[in-house]
Amino acid sequence: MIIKRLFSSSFRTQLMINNQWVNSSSGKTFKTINPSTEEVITEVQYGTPADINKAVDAARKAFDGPWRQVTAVQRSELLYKLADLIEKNKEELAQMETLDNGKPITDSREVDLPSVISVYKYYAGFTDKIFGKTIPMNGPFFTYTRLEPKGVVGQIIPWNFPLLMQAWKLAPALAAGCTIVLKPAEQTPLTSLRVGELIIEAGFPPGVVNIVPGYGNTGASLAVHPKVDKIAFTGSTEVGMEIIRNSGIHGLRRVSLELGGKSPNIILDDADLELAVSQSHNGIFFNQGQNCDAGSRLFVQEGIYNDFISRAVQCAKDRKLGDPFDPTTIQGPQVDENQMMKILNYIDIGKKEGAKILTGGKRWGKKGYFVEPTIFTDVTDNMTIAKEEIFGPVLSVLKFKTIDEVIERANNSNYGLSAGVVTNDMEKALKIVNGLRTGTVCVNCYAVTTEGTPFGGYKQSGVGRELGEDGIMNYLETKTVVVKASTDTL
Ligand code: TXE
Repeated sequence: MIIKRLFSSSFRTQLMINNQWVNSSSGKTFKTINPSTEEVITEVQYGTPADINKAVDAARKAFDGPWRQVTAVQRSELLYKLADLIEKNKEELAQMETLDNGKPITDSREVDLPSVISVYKYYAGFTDKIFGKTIPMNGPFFTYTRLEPKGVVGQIIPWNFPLLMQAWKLAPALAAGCTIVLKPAEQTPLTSLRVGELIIEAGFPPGVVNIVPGYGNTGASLAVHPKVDKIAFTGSTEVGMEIIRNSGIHGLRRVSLELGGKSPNIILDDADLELAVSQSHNGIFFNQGQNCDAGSRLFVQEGIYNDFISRAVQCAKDRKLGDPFDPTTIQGPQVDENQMMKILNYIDIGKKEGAKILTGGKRWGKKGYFVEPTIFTDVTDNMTIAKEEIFGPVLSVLKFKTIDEVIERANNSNYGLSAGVVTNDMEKALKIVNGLRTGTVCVNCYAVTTEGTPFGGYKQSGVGRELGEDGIMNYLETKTVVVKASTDTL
């Protein structure tokens, strides 16, 4: 079935600064590619350090001026209006996301867009519930705390969930009362810019949200800008580390980071086999495996191992790859050629280091950046494919005997983002939950994240938490106020 494309005319391709659409100061553009056809969709203006400067100045002015006068209730109304406009335009946004990123249209429609709308609505409800405390103190003092917006925030987002990552960043920052300069990923700038149009239409004052597309150097100039109070970044651990190093050199700005993972998913002998197969299949292959919390290290207990493997392999073989605009497609292309080559290279390394491929292992088709769903067995803990983030449809299966052993091996990683356990024995599940050093653990499900649940990592998976109350705290500073009062008043 061919679906009618809603955006046959033009895309927004300029920078959004101070609610104006402008060209890059250098006149340079970059191409954004359709990953399923390898064709150029359009060219987008390439933000320079000078453009970042202008955007930060606009954000600063808005923060110090009109935005501070906007009440909490008005901020809420603006966020609800934005959520409603996204809802109104959701089919167009879903199609644009599929075009630019390659994710299946059914995922864009049924997963990404509803989650995006929920995140904006959730934080719309938070603006007037940002409470300080009153604090008892010795002496004649009335003491309380105020939670104040951090100021101008630089936000740098990746390409795996372009609209959703934009929502995770913009919604809590706007609810807190910050102003923003956001840099979308170079692979997927189109939906961010379309949401920019909706932000203007919703009535956000000029300078509150600025969007500057570009490559890593555009992001780097934002991350070191002296007038930026806080940086929120989602992407590779390598760049996250550079951002945190730079924060120390350039005035100790606040930093929150959501980085990579190599998450353990643990199947116990007593697990419901059907649940274990579908939980682990979706845990790795959803979104073409391009998930920071993908269950990429699958630990299977020896008693269930053989039955599990044959079903898991069949399930991977049945996965339907193809045109992401076909509503029956389950797996689309990887986002770009670099990511596809990175994945194929890891598959090669896995083979060379002695792991065994039971299914997949190759590029799929000749056009588009598709990779077959791939399952490796005979993987050992010290192999590269058991340690490094592949960020693609590649599952490494490891066998284990005891609970204590699997907790130790699961924790033996530089990462600590997410984890899963499948079992019918809650005692065992809780022992594993408490033993794992990861930001999330899901029992009998995997990677279930909603707007209210804190998300982030231990160790090299990041700093801080997004979503829920923790997510808004990222954008607030605590001010303590001590008022001297007479003893009579207290
Ligand atoms: O990431 P980058 P890439 C992991 C995943 C993937 C790998 C590389 O393993 O294969 O990272 O992906 C901007 N200063 N994740 O190359 O480079 C960049 O323009 C400031 C996990 O895409 O980190 C983009 O907007 N910004 C992840 C964003 O950072 C810089 C999602 C991410 O790009 C910059 C994506 C710099 N020096 C990749 N260099 C997750 N946690 O979900 C680049 N950028």
